[in-house]
Amino acid sequence: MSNSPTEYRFSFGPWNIHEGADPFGPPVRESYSFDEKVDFYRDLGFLGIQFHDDDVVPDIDEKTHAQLISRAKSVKTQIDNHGLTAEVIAPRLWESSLTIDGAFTSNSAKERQYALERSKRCVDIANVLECKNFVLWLAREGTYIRETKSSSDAVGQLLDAINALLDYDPEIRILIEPKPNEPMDIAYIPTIGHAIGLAYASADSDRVGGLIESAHAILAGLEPSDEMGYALYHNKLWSVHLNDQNGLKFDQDKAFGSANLRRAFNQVRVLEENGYGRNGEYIGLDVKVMRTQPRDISTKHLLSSRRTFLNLLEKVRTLDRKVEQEFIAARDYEGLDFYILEHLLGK
Ligand code: 3MF
Ligand code: MG
Repeated sequence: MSNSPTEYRFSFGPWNIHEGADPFGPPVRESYSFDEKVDFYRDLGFLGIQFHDDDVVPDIDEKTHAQLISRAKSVKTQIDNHGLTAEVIAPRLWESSLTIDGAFTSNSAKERQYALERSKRCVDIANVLECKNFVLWLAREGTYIRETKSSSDAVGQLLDAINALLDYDPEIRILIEPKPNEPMDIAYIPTIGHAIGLAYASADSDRVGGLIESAHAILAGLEPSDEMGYALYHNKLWSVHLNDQNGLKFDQDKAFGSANLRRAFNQVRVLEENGYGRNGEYIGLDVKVMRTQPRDISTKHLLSSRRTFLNLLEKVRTLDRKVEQEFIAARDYEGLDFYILEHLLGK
């Protein structure tokens, strides 16, 4: 590994600029169009786009294959013209009337078939965008009540789908994004350990890895930096969705570091210390803007999350390693704790 510092590249998804609707209230800001959002990226300091299949091809289920390819080609030209890259693409498997009971784990064979076909179309779009990273956030793969499905069969169904996608395209890599709940009561793949278990059980384990979102790990009651360390050890951390979460409640997607700066510091630390980014991995964000924010300043959460990452990176890089090691050698972890706090506070 070269000694020169990693130059991190950042990505976000178009859904991160949104209209402020929540389960109890309607949108509060006019939408920005897809074209307007693409225009924002570079000015905000971002080079990568996290796509869903229907960001690229709206009304995807109504489109012929030729229409799908033609629309994907025009988006490829558009992002090339902006000097942007498609970091990842994910099939949006949670909005269709055919995925109400789950996608790959629906109790209906016809609906499972739909999920697979839709995912293959997403792979076709990925190829046009020259994107090898296919994200599976398994949104509805779980249950509201346990008795509706077999949790053991569900693992087999997920593996069958993953294997079918690996077989469909010899180059695509699958990044499983675990989340323990929401929209389901309980999800089948709640942590990165579950995702990596599926990866090793798949037909081509080198092409199945993970994407860790800070808030998802926190919702599972876990420490995001340790989740990242687990995946990094296995060479399976292929993307991240950095954000923050204030305790166990709905998925908040707060600005990175805004609820717990020390926890954010440790995420930057584990990424930096393990060479994340050196194989082209992006620092992805998945952050929601507050509902209160006026439309013309509704991208500040992206700016601030990126800046917080870079500020914390400086903190990681300027930590006095000798001092740190002395505290560790003396088993003076109280001393180390306070040293870190003062360092973060700029003392
Ligand atoms: C939900 C999420 C998703 C995924 C995205 C990836 C809508 O909590 O994090 O965001 O990140 O779908 O494809
Ligand atoms: Mg996410």
